[in-house]
Amino acid sequence: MDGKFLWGTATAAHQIEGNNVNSDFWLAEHVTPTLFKEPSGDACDSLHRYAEDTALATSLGFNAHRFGIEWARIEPEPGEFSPAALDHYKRVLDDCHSKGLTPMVTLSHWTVPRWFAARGGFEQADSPDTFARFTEQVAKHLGPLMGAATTFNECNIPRLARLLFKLDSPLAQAGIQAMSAACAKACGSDRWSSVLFSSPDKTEAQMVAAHHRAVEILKAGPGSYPVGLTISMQAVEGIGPGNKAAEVADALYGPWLAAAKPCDFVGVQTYTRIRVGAEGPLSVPAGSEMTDAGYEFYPQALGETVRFAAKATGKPIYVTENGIATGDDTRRVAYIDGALDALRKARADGIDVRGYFHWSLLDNFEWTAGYAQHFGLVEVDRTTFKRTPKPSAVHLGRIARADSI
Ligand code: IFM
Repeated sequence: MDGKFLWGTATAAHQIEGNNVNSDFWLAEHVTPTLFKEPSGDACDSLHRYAEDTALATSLGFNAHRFGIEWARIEPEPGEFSPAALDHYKRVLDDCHSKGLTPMVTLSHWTVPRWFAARGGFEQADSPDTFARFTEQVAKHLGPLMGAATTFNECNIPRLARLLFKLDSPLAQAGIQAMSAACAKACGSDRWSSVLFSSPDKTEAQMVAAHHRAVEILKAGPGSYPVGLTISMQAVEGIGPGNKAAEVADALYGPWLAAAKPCDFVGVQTYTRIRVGAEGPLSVPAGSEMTDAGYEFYPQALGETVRFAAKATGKPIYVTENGIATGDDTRRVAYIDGALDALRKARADGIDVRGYFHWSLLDNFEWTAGYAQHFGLVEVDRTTFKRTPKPSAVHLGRIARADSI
């Protein structure tokens, strides 16, 4: 990367490619009972239409593109790698370069191969070796074309999901147990572990080890590009005397901020804020505007999180995700403006922020919520897959083209 500020959008393989049939999520979407409102199906068919997506990104004014590669396609069976799948991602990378987009690649965005989940996922002691074996193949085949790479997307999601999605409630836990048991049974296994639904007490130590191995492997080449990790980081605001903001922030981010030590940068992914009083997290202030994801509309959170991450790690920061679920595109425009204002102020105060990737390019598969939540700058027809940019896409593209940061 040549010092230019990166302007782009962020995407994830499972959420846009379609028919990711060998992944753990695909199975979880289809068992009974499931927590998923609907299956991912064809998603945005980006497996075949990636060049349309990148053409859109370029024409809108972006100079970078964040996307994920899918482990379940690259290693369909343990130790059996698919040169065709690796070649596919090579083509995506070539395509980005040919369109002037710096590609930032996510190695693992929540989904894992079905066989890996059925062996116990990152709960298994040898899972860092398995992840390292996958990373070696990726580094060897794709390294020379990478613009930047990150290991885990929102590595801390098992911690945050407990708070944001209330995944530790007895009801949610019962749902997770039942869905996981059905997945295990479908695979003839006695276990099942998906990253998003896992308990950090059981998976985090192995994920941290896997991350460190992956950074080492990617940094060894071929190719030379910055390597980071991305953290789901909501602004944690202390309210009133004796508030527990520092403890909550440490519990949500601490171990992963420490794991950023060997990285070249930290990816910050912000959607809202969490207010914390003396008893712990507080509910959203009465009368607040809420997004369709159930978060408080609070775009200025981004200024707080980049400052926090930079101070805690001393690393350069990329905003690798930031966005809003809404059916009212004027609120997306307002959100973008609020977030970028906060980012400009942070940069003016000396915070080393080197890029902004908006979540997301397309309206896509929002995990258990299915297709009901619209995070995209671009609308996607669910039958024809026709892409139609919204006014917010033109708005952000104009800012990107003007490099107004
Ligand atoms: O869609 C997700 C993405 O996969 C990870 N970060 C948050 C987004 C919006 O919920």
